[in-house]
Amino acid sequence: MAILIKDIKAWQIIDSRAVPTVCARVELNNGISAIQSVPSGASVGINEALELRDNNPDFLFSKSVLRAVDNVNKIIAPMLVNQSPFNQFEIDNIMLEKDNTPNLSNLGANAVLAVSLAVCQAASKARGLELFQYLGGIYAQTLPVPFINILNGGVHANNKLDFQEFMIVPYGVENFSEAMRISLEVFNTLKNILKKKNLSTNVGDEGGFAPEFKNNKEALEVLLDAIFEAGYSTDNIKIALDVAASEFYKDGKYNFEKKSLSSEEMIDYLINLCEDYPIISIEDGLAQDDFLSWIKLTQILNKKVMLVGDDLFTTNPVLLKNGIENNAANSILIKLNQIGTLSQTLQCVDLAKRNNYRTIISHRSGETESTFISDLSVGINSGFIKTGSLSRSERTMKYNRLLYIENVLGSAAKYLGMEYFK
Ligand code: 2PG
Ligand code: MG
Repeated sequence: MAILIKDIKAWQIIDSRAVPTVCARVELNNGISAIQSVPSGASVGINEALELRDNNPDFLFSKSVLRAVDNVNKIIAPMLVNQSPFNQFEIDNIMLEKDNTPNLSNLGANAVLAVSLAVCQAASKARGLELFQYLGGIYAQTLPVPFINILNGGVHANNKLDFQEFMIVPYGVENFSEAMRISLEVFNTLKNILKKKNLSTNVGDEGGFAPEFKNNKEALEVLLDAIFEAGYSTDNIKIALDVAASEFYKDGKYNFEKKSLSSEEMIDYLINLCEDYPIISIEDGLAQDDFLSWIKLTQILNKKVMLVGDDLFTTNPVLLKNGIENNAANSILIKLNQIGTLSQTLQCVDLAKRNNYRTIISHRSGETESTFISDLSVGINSGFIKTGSLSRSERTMKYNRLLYIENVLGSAAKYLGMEYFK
């Protein structure tokens, strides 16, 4: 008997920020089923696929997703029933064609993605494989280097830090569990340092601490203190930033910490930061619509630092191609819900890899219990993952899934760490 999709159903659930989101269940005719839910961003790029919300001001602060849920139940489900769950590209194409807009604004990227991911997971179960193995086969052996966001600012916390994410990158270790262990030590050391300084140890949206630092440099200093006090050096752990600069770029100026910098000045500011601190990666150091400055920044820092386009590319192959042709950035953040289907995400990763752009699979600031991105990072050999801090279960679930995968792989598990930065 051919294995086919028997039923698809969606409903509304709650994300990690008390905002509704879409959850979908795909059932196959052999009784196997899978459930997937979709995340939601706060610093959203202008070119992201549309997250369909009901926008009813009298109901759940305009945030409910009942129309997206309806689109799954009434439009998507009837189209996909009796399709093979193994034809991922075809399944995604049926939804894309039905939607027939460049940004999924009819069906909603939240509706489409929940189904796209649930179909893939159901297919992996039907094959009797772990999701990462279904995605990558025997090729899937490499655990990603995690970018762990232990200080939160920007729109992810209500402190005065203007940069959004201060991450540690445990690259100089033998394996993924070691990477987790030393990061936990740094996280807990940081907590003690903050306590001693009478600073808050409450956490922000992504589980990192969100104290009232005076400025970005103070945050970087304290991060370094935590690394050293925990007994590590910059041979083991480096720092990555998500500046999320589009959030404070207005009328051609970068406005943060009472500064108002021109693009040239912002580039100089970033270059100096990289000279003063062991920074190996800067995401969205410049705004999404300051493209020419991205080219300049890349000319200067390309060899030294990962320059990651998040808002700049929004996981969109067309935008990435433009970046590649113009030598803008050298890495791309990959977020499934920025583009809306698994297939398009894979196409974007493929384009990046063929052009030597590094790929970081990423969560969103509003998350769910889904660990799909952990499997994805191993399945496609992404090299890197960014999935928040080491607190809040919606973040730690993703790391814990990677620890599980490392165990399943056993002696086949690889951690390239240092290799990526040579
Ligand atoms: C980012 C993300 C995830 P958000 O900017 O990279 O950390 O944040 O989901 O709010 O866009
Ligand atoms: Mg970002």
